Amino acid sequence: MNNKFDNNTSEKNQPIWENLKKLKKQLLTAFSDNKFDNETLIELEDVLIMADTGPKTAKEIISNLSEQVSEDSYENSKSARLHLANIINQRLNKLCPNEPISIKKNQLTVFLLVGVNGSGKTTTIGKLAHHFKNNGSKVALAACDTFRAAAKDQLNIWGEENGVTVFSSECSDPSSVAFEAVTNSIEQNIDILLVDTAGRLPSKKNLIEELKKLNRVLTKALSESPLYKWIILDSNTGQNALNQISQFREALDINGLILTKFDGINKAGFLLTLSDLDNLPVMFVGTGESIEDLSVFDAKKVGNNILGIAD
Ligand SMILES: Nc1nc2c(ncn2[C@@H]2O[C@H](COP(=O)(O)OP(=O)(O)OP(=O)(O)O)[C@@H](O)[C@H]2O)c(=O)[nH]1
Ligand SMILES: [Mg+2]
Repeated sequence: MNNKFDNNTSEKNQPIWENLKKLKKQLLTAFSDNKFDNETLIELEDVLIMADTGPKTAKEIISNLSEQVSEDSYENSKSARLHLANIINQRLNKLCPNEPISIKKNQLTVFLLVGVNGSGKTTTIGKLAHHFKNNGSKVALAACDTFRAAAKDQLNIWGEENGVTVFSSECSDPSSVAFEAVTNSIEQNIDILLVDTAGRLPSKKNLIEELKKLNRVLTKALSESPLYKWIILDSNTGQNALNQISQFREALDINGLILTKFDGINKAGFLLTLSDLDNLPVMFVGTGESIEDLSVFDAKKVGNNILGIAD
């Protein structure tokens, strides 16, 4: 995996951090006076809201901060900054997975990727195939986006680039394609099957019903084998993401999130809002369009680039 997150030496060349630093600059401006008072709190709340933190989360962060920096003993801005950095880091830590992905040899593990149109599902499948193959797993892909004519071709290109099998069919029912892919994967001793799905708005009832069916069929076909259900979300979705996620969750017990297009993230405050959701760890982050542009979510690094403890 191309660890853009870990590689300190090339940090200068990492536009992903430049984008996060917009928020950092604004937060630091709010702290620029040496005093820290009620006005600073109001200014900070405004900065957070403008960075797409969402009014509820911004309010929570600010009241948390004001509790820690008690009113009659307002400390200097440096120590208040440390408090805020800690609050931000705690929220980002909540986004990290509690346990690693469990991949067993000689047992099929399936990953079902869902999300709205263009969020980056197919590209992420290409990157995940590369990642898991590099870790020694035998990987295959299932072309369950039967909606868009070119979807199969797009997945085939990722299959070729990774040198892995792509299971597809002329059948237009994604559940049948998925069932066949699982059967074939078990026969061929595949370790990991990555299931691509059509982009859909969660408000489209029939498409959500289709997803529920796909989930039912996969769950039955796999019996005891692990089935990961991840939502793929563009990092620039903003507050609308919360609706999207909760609507997808009504259909499917989603247990992970991949944030794509993190290289172009505009408003980092959105990440702080995500931490209000329960049991939705960020499994990976997409940092570009090529096969290696996938990283694990490094909460500390992200936190430091929003408001570094050492600033
Ligand atoms: N910069 C950047 N671009 C990305 C990333 N992930 C995906 N993309 C781009 O986003 C666009 C859409 O990606 P797809 O993988 O086709 O998205 P999708 O969710 O499969 O789209 P549908 O199947 O139409 O719903 C493509 O141009 C990708 O190259 C990322 O992490 N960073
Ligand atoms: Mg796609």
